Amino acid sequence: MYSKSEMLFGKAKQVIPGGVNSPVRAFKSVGGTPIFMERAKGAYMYDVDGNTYIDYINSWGPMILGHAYEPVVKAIQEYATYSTSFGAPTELEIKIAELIVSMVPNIDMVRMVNSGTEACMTALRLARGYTGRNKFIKFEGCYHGHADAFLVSAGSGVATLGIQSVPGVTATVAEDTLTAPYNNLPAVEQLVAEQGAEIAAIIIEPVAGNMGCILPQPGFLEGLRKICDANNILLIFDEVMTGFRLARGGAQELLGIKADLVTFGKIIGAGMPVGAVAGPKAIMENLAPAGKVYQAGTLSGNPIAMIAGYTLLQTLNNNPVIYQQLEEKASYLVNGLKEAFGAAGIVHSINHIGSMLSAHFTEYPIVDFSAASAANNELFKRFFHAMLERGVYLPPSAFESWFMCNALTTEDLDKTIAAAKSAMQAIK
Ligand code: KE4
Repeated sequence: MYSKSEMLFGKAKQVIPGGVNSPVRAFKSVGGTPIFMERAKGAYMYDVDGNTYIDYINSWGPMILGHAYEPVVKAIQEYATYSTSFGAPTELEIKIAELIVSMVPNIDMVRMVNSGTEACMTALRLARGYTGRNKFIKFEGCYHGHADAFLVSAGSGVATLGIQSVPGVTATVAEDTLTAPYNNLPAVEQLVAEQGAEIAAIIIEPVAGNMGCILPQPGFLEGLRKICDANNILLIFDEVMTGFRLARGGAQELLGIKADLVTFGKIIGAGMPVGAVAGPKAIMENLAPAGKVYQAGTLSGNPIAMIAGYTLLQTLNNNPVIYQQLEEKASYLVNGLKEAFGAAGIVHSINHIGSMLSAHFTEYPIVDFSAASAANNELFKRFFHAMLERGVYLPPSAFESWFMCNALTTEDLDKTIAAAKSAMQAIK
């Protein structure tokens, strides 16, 4: 007897490559059939077979207050009646830009786009146009969307699928992409010593979320800041994941490091397709039509996406206690997971900051992509399915971060910890 998810996946693969519209959803690295969801509310998702899951993906980040957050739903319903797109400027775009500028340090201006990929792609082009340089540095295991230049040593789905070099990304594009291991300052110093005059930018996830959750080691980001200042290189913080999640002002606020450009996605659209690039006027005014660095989008600043994002960001801005509540819930869960793994005698390394975390089955600290790759990801695969069977939906890859939403209750966390205890006893 096939489940409805299995039946739907069979049908999906006839008309959609791999049966999904984004590879990480396909359960490729954990095996099995992706679960087709029907609806979600708060911390719970409900699949097409009537199963309920406690959700630790939050749509890969946007659902920080839980699914179908009432004020966002109501705002979308209202604004849809005014038209779903004008292709002309609206006052709403000014309001959300002003709100973001008030929340995020070191920025004067915001350009809205339609995804995190577009935001990072635009930030790189802007850095190149501003500096007149072509090369840039990214870090192994970091993921900045699927624009060609970023698909070198990328994390997330590229790592999950074990794709070494992506067909279609030309050698000429790749040769301007320099890479270094995350948390390895000497490697960056070496690249800059050799090629600094040609390097436009260093782009980084200030807290990495695409190889599991990996924190910057003390001094790492500060070191990058110094290298950029000394070599006229722009420091780009890719905050598509961390923006508005780690703090109102994201990682710049939480970690106290100034970036030259910041990219956003996910939370900024409350689940609607939105990305953004932000920075100081002196750099941002190089973007067309103020400057010559061309970037555009038919649906950029779309009123439905803007009102959804604006409503969510307003709630976060007006209730900063949410971040403390999320941190407390994540700490409670991490302690419970450590107990569960310890009781089963399973070596583990759990990384956690704010409402982002990831569990790795190794005794070594997970400080970069090679450490995340060397962990017992076979065991993660079994753990993932054992948790799914117990009604807990984790990211279907060891190279992803878990996300907490503020709709999670202590009861949900206790259920998750109990599921982990039972899962570990079953699979160890
Ligand atoms: P999108 O183009 O998928 O909106 O954003 C790309 C992106 C850029 N930067 C960071 C730090 C990101 O995490 C992402 C996208 N994250 C993945 C999850 N790890 C999206 C999930 C997916 O690919 O379906």
